[in-house]
Amino acid sequence: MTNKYDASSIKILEGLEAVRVRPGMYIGSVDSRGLHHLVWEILDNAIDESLNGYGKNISIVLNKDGSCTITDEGRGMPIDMHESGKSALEVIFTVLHAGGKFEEGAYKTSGGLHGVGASVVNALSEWVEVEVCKDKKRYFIRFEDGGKKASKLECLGATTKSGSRVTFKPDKRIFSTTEFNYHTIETRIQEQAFLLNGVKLSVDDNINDHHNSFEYHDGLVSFMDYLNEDKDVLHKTVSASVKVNRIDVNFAFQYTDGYQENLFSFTNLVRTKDGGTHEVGFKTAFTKTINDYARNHGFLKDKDKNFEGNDVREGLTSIISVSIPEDLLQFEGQTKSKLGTPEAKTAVENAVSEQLLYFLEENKETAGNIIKKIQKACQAREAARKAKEEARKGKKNDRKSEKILSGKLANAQSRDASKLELFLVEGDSAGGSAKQGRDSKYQAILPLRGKVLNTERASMSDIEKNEELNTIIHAIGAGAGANFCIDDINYDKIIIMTDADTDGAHIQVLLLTFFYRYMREMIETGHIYIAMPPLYMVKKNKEVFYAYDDEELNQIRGNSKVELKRFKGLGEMNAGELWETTMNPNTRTLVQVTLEDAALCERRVSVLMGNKAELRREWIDENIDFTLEEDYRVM
Ligand code: TSJ
Repeated sequence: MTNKYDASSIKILEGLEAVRVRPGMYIGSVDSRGLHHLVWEILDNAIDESLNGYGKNISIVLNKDGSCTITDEGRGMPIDMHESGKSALEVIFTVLHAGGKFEEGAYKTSGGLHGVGASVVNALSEWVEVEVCKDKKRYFIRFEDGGKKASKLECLGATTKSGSRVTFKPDKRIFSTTEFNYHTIETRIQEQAFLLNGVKLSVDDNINDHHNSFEYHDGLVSFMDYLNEDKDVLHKTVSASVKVNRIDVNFAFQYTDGYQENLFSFTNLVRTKDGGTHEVGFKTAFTKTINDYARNHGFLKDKDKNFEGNDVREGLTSIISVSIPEDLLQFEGQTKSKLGTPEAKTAVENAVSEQLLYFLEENKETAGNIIKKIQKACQAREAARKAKEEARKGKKNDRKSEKILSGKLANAQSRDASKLELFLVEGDSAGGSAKQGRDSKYQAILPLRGKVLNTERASMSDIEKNEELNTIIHAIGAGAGANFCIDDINYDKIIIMTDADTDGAHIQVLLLTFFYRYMREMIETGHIYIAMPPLYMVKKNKEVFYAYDDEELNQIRGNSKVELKRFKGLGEMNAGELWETTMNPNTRTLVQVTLEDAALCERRVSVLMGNKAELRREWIDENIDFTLEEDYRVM
């Protein structure tokens, strides 16, 4: 059997087989993140269709059997036959498009490239079913076992609808987890809906019975309300939509009374987390326009220096969403998430300068308040700089900081920062055990006494006055806030080690808030970890086991009679136990802190750590189950 059809179908299987052999090249990873990547690949295609003007409803359903269905109301994917004997639909699902998204040099663009990713999803699924409604007919095709055709493209009858529907069941042999997360999907579609005026996106989780849908008509304003919900703001959101040459610029901004700068940028609906030319244009517009206005209206005198960009953007939340035609699109950086298109800088700069100047001129009182706020930021920065300079001259502060450190920090012997770990330990007694139990060559211990300052509402000078945080900043040695420089960090891993109880969780949250606000790059580059101390020690036939949760405990226990000890805190472990269970790099478990979704994270941090207690209570009510602790009797 050597006819053409067979030969080419073998080649196709080889193509999809490549995806199964190295899934990471195509979807980044095979964990939960990679799993959800399958959803985004399919969803992006449905969104493209609606962006082209076809269909206003897109639905995602998580089915009871673990599969996921995505449906749109567009034109329906093409089903026409090619000379090869294959339908266009089959080609979309079985031919690998050139270049995986995660391969060097390749990236995906929204708009135009229909069906990109569908074959990857097919390759990594137990089965895929596709339904297309088109020209008054309903068509169906099924693939199994990593993309092998399991049915011919059939016509199932007549319909009045039009659209595409794809159902896929992720392959358990590929993914470490195949459970979709409702909240991950909900957050993603809400963020997409903000950027897609008038498109309704819904998610129905039929396993856990969660349902929601999102549709916005003033997307960026709603997005801003969502981001700043719990903050006090200085004015109504300013937003505009401007086309400059061939680039669509949409932006919104709003000053809050806080100290944080928050900038979210998107290119063709995809988040550009590393910024790029559109962000540069935005920042340039703000710095220039505000300085010009301040000079023209007497806020800055001839002798005064200009405000710096950081001062101008203190407390500013902004969103930039640009749409760029494919031929102008350019990305940079390892993950291709930094926009390189030079035209985007000019387009955004022009659009923002014009609207911002107009806003300032039309709202003189607000403009005055904003500039007063910027003046304060500028003064605080100057004062901090002077203090630092004087400290350096006199070396006074250095001795003080050395004293702070020498009392508390047990440093490591090695000077090789790439191998060093800093443990931030709750309480002096656990700190003592950690100091005894550690590998002193590479592990440094900093015990934290008492509560850590909540930095959500603190300014840089509050932080410098706070002993615990100041000690952490000095120990890490790379500054904080605008002065933070990741190249100077003294440790490769910062490991937060607290008791496994609510106080411990609180300390974790306070420390993470601090890192998020003042050393975000540490989180983004994966330097922050949480230690996982065990909850139980189990002695079974004289052998000692440690269990990190109840499920593990029950597994170890089985039906045998065991001796059980519940660790109420780190302090109950001796130095040897602490080393073996929590600190020894060969046996411990660490959780790496990541920033999956910056907008969500931003809201979570401000809702949970900010000053609006009702929002916090609401969130806790909705998300936390308080259960009575089971009381284990020590046998
Ligand atoms: F990912 C995917 F390919 F599996 C997928 C594609 C999944 C889902 C849920 C929807 C889609 C999709 C593709 N929806 N709509 C389309 N549209 C087309 O493929 C299409 C239709 C008509 C024409 C045309 O020129 O007539 C062109 C295209 C690209």
